[in-house]
Amino acid sequence: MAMASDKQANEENELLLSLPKDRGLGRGGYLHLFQDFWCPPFCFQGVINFQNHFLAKDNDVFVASFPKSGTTWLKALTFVIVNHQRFPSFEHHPLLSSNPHELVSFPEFILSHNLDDQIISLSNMSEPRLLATHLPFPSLPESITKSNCKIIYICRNPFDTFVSAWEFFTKISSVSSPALTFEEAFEKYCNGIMGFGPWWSHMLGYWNESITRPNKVLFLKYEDLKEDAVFHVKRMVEFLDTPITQGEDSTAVIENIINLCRFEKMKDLEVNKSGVIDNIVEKKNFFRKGKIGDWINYFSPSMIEKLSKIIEEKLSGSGLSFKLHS
Ligand code: PAP
Repeated sequence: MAMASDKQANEENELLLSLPKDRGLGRGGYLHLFQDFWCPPFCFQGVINFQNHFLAKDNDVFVASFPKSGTTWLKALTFVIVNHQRFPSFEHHPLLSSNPHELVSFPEFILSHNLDDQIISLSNMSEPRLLATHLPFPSLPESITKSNCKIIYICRNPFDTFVSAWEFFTKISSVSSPALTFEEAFEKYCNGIMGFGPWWSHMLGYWNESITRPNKVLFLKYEDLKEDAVFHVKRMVEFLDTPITQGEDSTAVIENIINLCRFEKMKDLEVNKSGVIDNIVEKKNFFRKGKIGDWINYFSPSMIEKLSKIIEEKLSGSGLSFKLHS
């Protein structure tokens, strides 16, 4: 039986209270340092349940990301690819009537409540199952890292990621948890303090794994996808080994996939203009500008210098680098 006993729940609560904490950008105010990452308390229980109870299947597909790096876009693209046989029509596609976050769940969020029911619905999902996670690689459930399931990771240049996060979290702040100023939030970000951060260890964890196990982890960059979507979506299709053509021209299918998931198209859909996700986040907040280089409108010269130095220091020798302008 998966249900956590009261004793377990109390122990987990005590563990949470014993962890170092700091004010994060997001809702709920504080983040707790757990397994070397800053865990938002609203999903702490969900993270533990995910690690302890999730059983990966070899044909599962995971999309993984640090928040505000292109998760919504990657969920949409991967959903269309993985489900092309089920939903071959681009005119009547589920993405036209559902937000990508409604189609692809985060187990660490949904397993926070009703554990037994959620475990059953996860195991009954049609296969291949497509799920998402913001967890850093070392904190993934063992069954994911050890099975043959595949992971597609997306990252984004740390400048735009920060601006996107600040804009997003400012919009969902509340009276009990007012937003940090841009400068305060920037200091936190430079110290790695943002939900699921530090951002550098998050990206390096998946980056290194994608080099060691290229058949397990496909590493994508938001900027690359923006600049040559056809090439990178083809890489996704090949990586997932999903048949997307039945006598059709594969480039035409790939162009249709890209078009369906285009920023302007998704932002304009009625389903993404109103309504909320998880009872708190307005769907429209997942679609802001969708550009490379918007950070230039926010950063002072000293901030540019500081973040550039951190990027150089943290990523040096890894081979990972970013394009900062379109
Ligand atoms: P999440 O991790 O909370 O799900 P995520 O989707 O990673 O958020 O990040 C949102 C960013 O992706 C926004 O960037 P911006 O603030 O710089 O504008 C959002 O606009 C962008 N985005 C959402 N959908 C798309 C898309 N289809 N194509 C390109 N960018 C997108």
